[in-house]
Amino acid sequence: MNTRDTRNSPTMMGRRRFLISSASAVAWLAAGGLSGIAQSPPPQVLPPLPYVENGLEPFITAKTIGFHYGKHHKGYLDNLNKLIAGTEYADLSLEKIIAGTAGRAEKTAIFNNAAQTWNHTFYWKSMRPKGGGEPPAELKQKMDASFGGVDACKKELVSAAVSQFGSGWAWLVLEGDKLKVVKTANADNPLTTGMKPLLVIDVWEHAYYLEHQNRRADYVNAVLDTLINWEFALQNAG
Ligand code: MN3
Repeated sequence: MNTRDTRNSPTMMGRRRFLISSASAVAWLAAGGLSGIAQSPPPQVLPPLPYVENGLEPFITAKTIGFHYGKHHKGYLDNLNKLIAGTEYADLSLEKIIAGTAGRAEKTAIFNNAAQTWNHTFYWKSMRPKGGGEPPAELKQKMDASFGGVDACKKELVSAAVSQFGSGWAWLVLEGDKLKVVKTANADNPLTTGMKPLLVIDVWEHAYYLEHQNRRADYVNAVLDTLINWEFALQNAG
């Protein structure tokens, strides 16, 4: 795969891509950039799972985690490290790689693998054994103010997760001081539109198919009722 930077290409296409990428970066910076987002410095490595592989059973089995973490997540990370070796991205934090490649057609492979690496690390932390239940008071207060209650917030998360056509992610984010639910397709990530991710649910089929087959709503409800890590969301809101 050609990973050379083509920004200086004399062709019109190269020039057009450069203009698009500049506009995207400017919009991103204007929206707040990486302020308040913890950085993952180089080199990019696979972080340990925050629990044992069978820690989310019975709703997400060790078999699913074994493939999802050990093959999918690791695969994105390994691809990313191959793609950035010897490039300007090798010495950047994962977050800066994502920001620097978002919306740039010639950097799609780096963006996809960087964002998928980030999204999965964030997803593992968004769950915990014996999760779910009532959110901490401070988060509950924000949910009341933004959605009219915890159940309304959960309902929006289910709706976003179920209505995402094809592969993607359902996120609880902070935009300014307001909580919002957003969905993204494929590798896309709300960091690049100036929002602060608080938690995420992976709705790619590989996340739930072994246990729930085509019943995505069952998986999402199980995550929200029994696995979601509200404390992690509150930490990220700080
Ligand atoms: Mn996944």
